[in-house]
Amino acid sequence: SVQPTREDKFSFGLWTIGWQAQDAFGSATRGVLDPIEAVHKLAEIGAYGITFHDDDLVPFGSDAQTRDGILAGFKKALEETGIVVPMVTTNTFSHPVFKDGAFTSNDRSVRRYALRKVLRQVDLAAELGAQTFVLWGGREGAEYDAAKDINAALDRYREGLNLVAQYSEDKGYGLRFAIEPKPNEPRGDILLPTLGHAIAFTYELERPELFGINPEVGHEQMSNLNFTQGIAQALWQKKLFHIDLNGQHSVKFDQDLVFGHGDLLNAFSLVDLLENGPIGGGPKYDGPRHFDYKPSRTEDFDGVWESAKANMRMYLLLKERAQAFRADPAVQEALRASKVLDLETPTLNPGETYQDLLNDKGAWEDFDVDAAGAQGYGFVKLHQLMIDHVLRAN
Ligand code: 3MF
Ligand code: MG
Ligand code: MG
Ligand code: MG
Repeated sequence: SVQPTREDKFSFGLWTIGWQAQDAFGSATRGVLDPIEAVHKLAEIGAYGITFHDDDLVPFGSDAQTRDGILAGFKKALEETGIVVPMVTTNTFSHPVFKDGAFTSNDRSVRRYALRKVLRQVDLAAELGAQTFVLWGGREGAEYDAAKDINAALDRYREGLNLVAQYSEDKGYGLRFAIEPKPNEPRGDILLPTLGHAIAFTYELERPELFGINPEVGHEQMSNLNFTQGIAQALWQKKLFHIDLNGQHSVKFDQDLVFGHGDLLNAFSLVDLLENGPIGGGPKYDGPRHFDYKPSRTEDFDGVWESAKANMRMYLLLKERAQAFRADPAVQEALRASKVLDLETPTLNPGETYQDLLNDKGAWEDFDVDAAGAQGYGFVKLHQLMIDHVLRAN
């Protein structure tokens, strides 16, 4: 069914539905969305979770009393609706203090302040029962090569993340941390620009197993990368801790369209991978299906909720199509004909050594390279079958 339920694990950032649509060239086109109303509305449309930056919920600079009051109201709304908070994150990019970064600002006092801001949100994450803590280093970067010593910046990034994880472990919070990569915007260039950079970085940390990634569809596509293939590698490396679903039309500003409203075919293969796992079997994702999109500036509040629903509808439509694709005997046959399933077979026989391989005349001396070079793989037929399923043409 394309009717969302809690079991679908759909979650939304408070900053998505709550975006007032101010951009670099124009002011807000919508009013403030009350977080309590957001929780109720999300429950009504079939979501199970809400996520937020510290400042999305409690305005920057609020005093303790105001903060307590807001949190109490928010918790009450969660209890009333059953909406959960699977992930939280920190805003270390909006206030001017972070204009040259947070953990990697050239100013040491800013770095220390940023650490305090993140630790405070780590406490709140634990209090609300979140499992994942996302870190998007939106301002960790530069516009000018001479302005940032990248070697030192990566040292400071590592120092900061190690400290945050140490704090969480000492407190017994059991949080997992997910780094969100993005190539640029708002900085000219951002550190850890792609999911590959971010995964590699996690292995330089003291507790690599506590660190994974939160890749966003549009962020990888801004670098013209294939999101589904990146997700497949993240799953393979057991680093897919969380995901930001949205839509993007290739290399341009971060569009944050509704999921599937950008590269539809890549969205199909993504849902197929998330829901059905790798075609030959392998690790699957079981975390939240989290939408990080922006209701377009042209929309009023009705349009906000229509677009929120559209995200879930796109996901469930693609899930249905992916199930039909996998179950189709014609697809199974095409997969066999294309040798897609043969890739599961190890290249060496069990126990075979390189000496055995060197002795195997069939692998070299007697191998018919011309015949192997002349074979057709039938990938286009397979791809067309996939598109037929996306378009319900079979
Ligand atoms: C920016 C983003 C961020 C992150 C957020 C939490 C403002 O392009 O995608 O949203 O998703 O900081 O992960
Ligand atoms: Mg985006
Ligand atoms: Mg984004
Ligand atoms: Mg995001």
